[in-house]
Amino acid sequence: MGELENRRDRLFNRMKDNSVALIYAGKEKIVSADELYPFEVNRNFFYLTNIQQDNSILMLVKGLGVKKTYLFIDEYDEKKEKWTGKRLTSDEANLLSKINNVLYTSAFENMLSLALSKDDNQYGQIDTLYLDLTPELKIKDDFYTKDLKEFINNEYPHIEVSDVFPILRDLRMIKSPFEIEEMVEAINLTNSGIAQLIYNLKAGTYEFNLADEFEFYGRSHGRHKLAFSTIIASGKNATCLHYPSQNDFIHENDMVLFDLGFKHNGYCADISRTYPVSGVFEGKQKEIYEAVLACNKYIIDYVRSGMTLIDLQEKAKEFLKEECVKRGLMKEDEDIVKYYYHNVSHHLGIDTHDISDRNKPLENGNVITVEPGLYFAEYGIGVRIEDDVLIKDGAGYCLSSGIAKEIKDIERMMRTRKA
Ligand SMILES: [Mn+2]
Repeated sequence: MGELENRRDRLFNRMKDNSVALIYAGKEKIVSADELYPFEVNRNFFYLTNIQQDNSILMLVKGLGVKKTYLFIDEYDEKKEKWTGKRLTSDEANLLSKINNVLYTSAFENMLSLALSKDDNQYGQIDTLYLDLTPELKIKDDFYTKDLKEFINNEYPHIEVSDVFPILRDLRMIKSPFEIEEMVEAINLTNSGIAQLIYNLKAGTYEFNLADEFEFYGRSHGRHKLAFSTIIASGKNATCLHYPSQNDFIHENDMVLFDLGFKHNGYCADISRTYPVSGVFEGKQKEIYEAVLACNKYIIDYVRSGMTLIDLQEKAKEFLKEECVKRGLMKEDEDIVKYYYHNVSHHLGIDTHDISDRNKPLENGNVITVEPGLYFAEYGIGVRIEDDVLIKDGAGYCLSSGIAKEIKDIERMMRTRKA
C-alpha cells in the first residue's frame, strides 16, 4: 500500500462502521475588493490527498462491507484558467492523490444526500458524519463546517455529527518514514540557508539583510516556502521570542538569534541558533550560551518514549535553573521563568507547531523540537538553541545535528565569513 493510501486507511480504521468523513480543502479568503490572500490548503486535507487546490473535497464512506474514497474537484473553467492559471484535471488529481474516483464538485451535494439518506442505499445505513470542526473550516462564502453541522442536524436528524480533528491529530503525530525524509530534506535546506546567512553576518548590516540572505537561498534553490516568518533578532531584541521586526542595525558586540526554517513538499524545519557577531564568544555570552547548549544536549539525551512534553519542560526548567545558579547568572531563590519563558518542545510536521496533544506520551515516529533558551535583557543577550528530534527506538535522535552549535564549530565557521 502506498503512503497516501496508508494514511487514508489509518483514518478508515478509526472511523465507526456506517460513517462518512468529509475533509474540505477550504476556500480562498478576500483581503479587500477583488484581492485574495495567497491560498493555503487545509493541512488535514493535504495530509490525506496531496492536493493543494481550493474548493476540493475528500469523502470517505465506511458502509456495509464497503470502503469508498471520493475526491471532488472543480470542473474545468476556461475563464478562470485565463485569469489565475492552471487548475487540476481529473487525471492529474488522480495521479497526485492516488484516488481513482475523482468527480466534479457539482456532483457533490447529490452524492452526499444519497449517502446520508434514511433509505437503504449502496452503503447500507449511514448514521455518523465526521467533519473537521477544529478549527472551523471555510467551505463556501460565509459558510463554515460548523454551519454544515447545523444544516446536517436539521436535514438529517438520524445522523450524528462527530469531529474528525482529534483522529487526524493522532494520525499526524506519528510520522511515516516518507514524512521523516521530507523533514530531513527541509532541515538540510535550512542548514544551507543558514550557511549563506552566516557568510554575510557582520557588524554594520541590518537584521533584514540576514533574513534576505536566508530566504533568497530557498527561493533560488527550488522556490522553497518558509515554514514560518523568519526571526532575526540581534542583542536585546532576542529577548522577544517572536521578535517581529528586522529593522535594527547589528553591532560588533551583539549576539544574533535566528529562528527559521524552510518547507520541503509541505514539511517544515524549525531551527534556532545564536551566534556572536564578533565571531568569538566572550564573557557573559559564553556563560549563557554554554548553559543553554548543555540543556539542549541534556534534553535530547534524556527524552524517551512514554514521557510527555510537559515532563520535558519540567526537566528543562530544573536544568536551566541549576546551570544559572552555578554560573552566578541568577540567585537560588529566584524563579527561572524570569529568564526562560516558553516551552522546550512542540511537535513538528506539516504545521510548524504541528497539531498535537501535549499530554500524550511520546512514541516512535513523533518529531519534536528541543529548544531551551535564556533571555537576559539586562545583558542584551537572548540565546535559543533549537533542534528537530525524532523519537526512534524509544529515544531521541537529532535530525539537525549537522547545524553547528558547539562553540568551537561556530567560531571556526565564523572565521570563513565574507571579508
Ligand atoms: Mn520551534
